[in-house]
Amino acid sequence: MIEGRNTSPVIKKLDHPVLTYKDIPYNAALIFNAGVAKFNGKYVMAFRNDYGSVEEHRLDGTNIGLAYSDDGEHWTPESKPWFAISDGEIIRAYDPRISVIDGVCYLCMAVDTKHGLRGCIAKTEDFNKLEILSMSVPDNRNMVLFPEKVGGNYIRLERPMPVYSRGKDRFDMWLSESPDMEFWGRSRLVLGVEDVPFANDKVGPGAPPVKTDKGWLTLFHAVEKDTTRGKNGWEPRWQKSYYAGVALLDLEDPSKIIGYSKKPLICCDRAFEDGFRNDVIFPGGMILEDSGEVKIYYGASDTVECLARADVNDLLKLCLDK
Ligand code: BMA
Repeated sequence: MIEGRNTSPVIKKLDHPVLTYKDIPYNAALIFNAGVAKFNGKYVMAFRNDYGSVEEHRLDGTNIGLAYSDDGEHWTPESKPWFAISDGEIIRAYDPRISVIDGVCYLCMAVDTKHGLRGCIAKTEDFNKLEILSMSVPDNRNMVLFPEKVGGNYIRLERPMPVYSRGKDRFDMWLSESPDMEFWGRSRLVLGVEDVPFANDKVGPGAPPVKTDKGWLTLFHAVEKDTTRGKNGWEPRWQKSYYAGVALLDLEDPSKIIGYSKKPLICCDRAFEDGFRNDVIFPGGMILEDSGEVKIYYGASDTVECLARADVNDLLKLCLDK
């Protein structure tokens, strides 16, 4: 918990995670940063599993698991992991996000390779077979796809990582367009880290945007670094805090921000949210229900997957209030 950084009163958190390693019927240690969608009448979650041993504070590898739910709150994981990508060049894939476009599911993932970190877009029609459609040049990650084409093109938000030119972590949220999910261009800046009062390190996409009549509502992650912080979680030194922020983008040109909340939307402030790291909230899924309820799925401290709820009108108001 970071002093002065509070979860917005419009957010109603469940008082426990929705998925932890204890729920998983195979080797699992850290279950977090999941993507969630409504697909074929069910909720589906693709989650990151860093497996190893929680007791021994040991991590051995990463795979992606699947869980299903009828209500978005109670989840049943599959009996074995869905996939792990690794070959001579690719080390691992992680942090999946799901977008359903025209009845087809698309996954965006971060992929660590021997030659840098690449943003991957893949397609699945059945959560079995996965077809890779594109891989960015390094370093780029945290991609999310809009649920429909805008102006005739597919749209993604992303967070390239220009370390060399900016001297230190200074990462911003960008947008690119594609006619076919393979060729991406017309890239432009959406939100600079310097414009977010609760970030001094990086801002980037969180959950794929949802459409409202006021604009595209989207969650972003914001990172604040404090070099005076010491040991937190398993690591000898963890200096960053991650928050979820909320923004509203123009329906016709989503690179334009209509408004965003100048305060964090979700901060780490519950005991069950701590673990491997502390003070990390990473939103990866957002579902807008017909009732106006918004379900927000977030990884907490790279350890567990959690659920919070809000009313869509409250989120819009946070973005539109000056
Ligand atoms: C980032 C990624 C995320 C993670 C976050 C906080 O660099 O590794 O997967 O959630 O750090 O630890």
